[in-house]
Amino acid sequence: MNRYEMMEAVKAEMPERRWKHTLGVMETSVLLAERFQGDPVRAEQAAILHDVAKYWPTARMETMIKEQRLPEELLRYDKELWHAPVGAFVAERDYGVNDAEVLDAIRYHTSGRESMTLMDKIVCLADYMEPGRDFPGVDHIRELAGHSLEKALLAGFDSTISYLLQQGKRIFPLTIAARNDLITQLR
Ligand code: DGI
Ligand code: FE
Ligand code: FE
Ligand code: FE
Repeated sequence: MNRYEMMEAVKAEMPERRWKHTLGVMETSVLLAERFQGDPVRAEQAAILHDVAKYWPTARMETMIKEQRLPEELLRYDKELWHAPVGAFVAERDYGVNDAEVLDAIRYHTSGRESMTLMDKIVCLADYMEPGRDFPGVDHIRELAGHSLEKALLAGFDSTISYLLQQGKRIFPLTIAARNDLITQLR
């Protein structure tokens, strides 16, 4: 599947506003890859597909997690996390992506993980700061992203973790691991 076909197929999976978000993540991923010596072409491919499963019904994601042996631990955490590993599976099976780094960037774009690759960081940060995003602190994240991928991403995870604490929600362990690891990387 070429880039255009992939974009058309993903666009058909989501409402207009989510497709706009996807275009924003694509543009920002390319920009960050250029700024931090990443691979803009592959980062963009991960961005195109990152939210491909975002609008799947919960039950469909749950079935796929069980049947495809994706980490079942996820089922004990917020449903918002599920579309990332399901998206990686779909990207491989239905879109023919076989680039392990692209698949991992999709898989970990929501939770993060310890030892995030450059591509993981680019896509996860682009998801936080694409031009359509508007949440308290997003401009600070954009400022930090002018010079440090790690500082900006840390601010992103801090904001998500604060939100989850405020909402009394569980925090997925990989997010804690990602944040701790970024602090270590910044020392
Ligand atoms: O899919 P998007 O809306 O573009 O963004 P995303 O994939 O980063 O999903 C973010 C949502 O996931 C956000 O509303 C917070 C929620 N979430 C729930 N539990 C966790 C979590 N995010 C992280 N990083 N860690 C969690 O444990
Ligand atoms: Fe997402
Ligand atoms: Fe994210
Ligand atoms: Fe997204």
